[in-house]
Amino acid sequence: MVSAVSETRPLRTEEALTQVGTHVDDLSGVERKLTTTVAMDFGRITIRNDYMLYLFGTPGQERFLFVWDELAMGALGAVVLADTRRLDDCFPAVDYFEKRGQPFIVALNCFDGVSPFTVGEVRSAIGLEPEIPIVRCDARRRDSGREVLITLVEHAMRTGATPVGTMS
Ligand SMILES: Nc1nc2c(ncn2[C@@H]2O[C@H](COP(=O)(O)OP(=O)(O)OP(=O)(O)O)[C@@H](O)[C@H]2O)c(=O)[nH]1
Ligand SMILES: [Mg+2]
Repeated sequence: MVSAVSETRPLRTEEALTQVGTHVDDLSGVERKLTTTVAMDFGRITIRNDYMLYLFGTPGQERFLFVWDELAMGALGAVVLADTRRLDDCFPAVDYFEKRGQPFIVALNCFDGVSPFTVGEVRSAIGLEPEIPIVRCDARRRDSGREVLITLVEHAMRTGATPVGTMS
């Protein structure tokens, strides 16, 4: 999503997925995936003339949790990108941002243009509070990613939270 929406050439830190990781990195549904983020993705998007977002994409796997702390520090908020075919993979990310008290939204990445579940079904499966937005998206499309980010910014503004890790 960072790559799709960034108006600058995105920074990516991809490494090849190897045989060693086959039992820990589940590729079901994304069998053609050859690489994985090992540090971060970075990009930028202008929301309005005077409002610029810096985007940091985390590595997906829990074993890289230590990187999440660095990337989440001072963040306005987070997008938890969920694949409805493997919804439980997003639970650790949801728990993480809930525990930090950091504003976040859930974006359902719709493979084949559809989600097999309704937003209500996903909300109850994740146990998400009603005030936390859930939106559908296509992570590869710029306009879709932009909508997701606008939802996040609006949600963060509503919560009025000071970015975690910064002085108020
Ligand atoms: N909607 C949709 N999304 C897709 C499809 N194929 C791949 N994607 C998504 O496009 C994105 C590709 O990003 P990658 O950088 O390859 O993967 P990633 O999610 O960053 O994975 P890690 O870095 O390993 O955590 C991921 O969010 C995929 O889920 C598709 O057919 N439809
Ligand atoms: Mg990645």
